[in-house]
Amino acid sequence: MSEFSDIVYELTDGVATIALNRPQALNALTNQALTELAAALNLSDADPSCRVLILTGRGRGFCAGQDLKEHQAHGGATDIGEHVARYYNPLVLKLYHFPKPTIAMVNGVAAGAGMSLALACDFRIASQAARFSQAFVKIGLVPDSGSSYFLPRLVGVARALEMAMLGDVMDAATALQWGLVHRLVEAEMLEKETMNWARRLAEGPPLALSMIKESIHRGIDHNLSESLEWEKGLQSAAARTYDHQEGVQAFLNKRAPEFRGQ
Ligand code: LHQ
Repeated sequence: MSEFSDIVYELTDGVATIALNRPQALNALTNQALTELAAALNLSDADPSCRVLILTGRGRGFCAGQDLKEHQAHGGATDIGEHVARYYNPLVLKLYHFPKPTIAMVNGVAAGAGMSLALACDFRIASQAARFSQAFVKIGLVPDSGSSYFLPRLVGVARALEMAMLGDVMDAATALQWGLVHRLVEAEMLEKETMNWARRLAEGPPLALSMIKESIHRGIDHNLSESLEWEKGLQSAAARTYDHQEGVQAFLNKRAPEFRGQ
């Protein structure tokens, strides 16, 4: 859409794609890009015709994290903690709690806060060109934008510490082996494979998908009794939807369901 310069926002067949669009800097994040990213997330959240969100980058990078040149140009004077709190933390919370499925289509390097954004998505589909780096330590910083939360949950404490303390650039095959990404595909197949996933999710029951995300997120932070109680409440709500009736009727009549998000 034309109102954006540092990202490209597209919506096709219920699938919204936000592409970071500063390829010359491997899509490093300027204040402008961060502001546009937040606006695009609000746009797709508010649009009922959007059922799935894909986050990706144009060019050979996914996202190289904070644009260090812009930060230096501003004298590096702003308190980085305040900068993170103002721009990054709301984005990460928005992505994590996004009420529709989110897919990071990792086309290239994801470093620093760029890797955090990929981790905040529900799914990561990577091309052979994808690379991951907890680059923070290389510049004397610590994981931010949710990496300290997501990384140990995805790969375990030992591997999270290795990535965060060494900051090495990890190749796509290792990322798959460590469980950082869901699928690894040839670069030329990345868009097709990601769209296949997105379309399958877009055909799912939207309210149930949103509640599934909520319950799995809660499950990791709550004990069994609390999780059982939470599941019960969500199941009651899911059972009251049109989509539940439709799913049962479709099963009984041996046809594909047509979910409406009601
Ligand atoms: C970049 C960047 C970049 C600007 C590549 N900025 N131009 C939050 C708040 C405030 C401050 C600090 O931090 C944070 C959180 C963070 O995100 S901290 C982590 C910030 N990111 C990094 O430290 C990563 C820095 N980049 C790299 O280490 C490498 O570029 C990686 C490993 C990502 C890719 O390496 P290569 O594939 O060899 O590419 P390259 O280094 O040649 O980069 C290509 C161009 O992109 C180059 O520009 P140039 O004009 O020289 O061709 C880079 O300067 C530019 N670029 N990352 N973060």
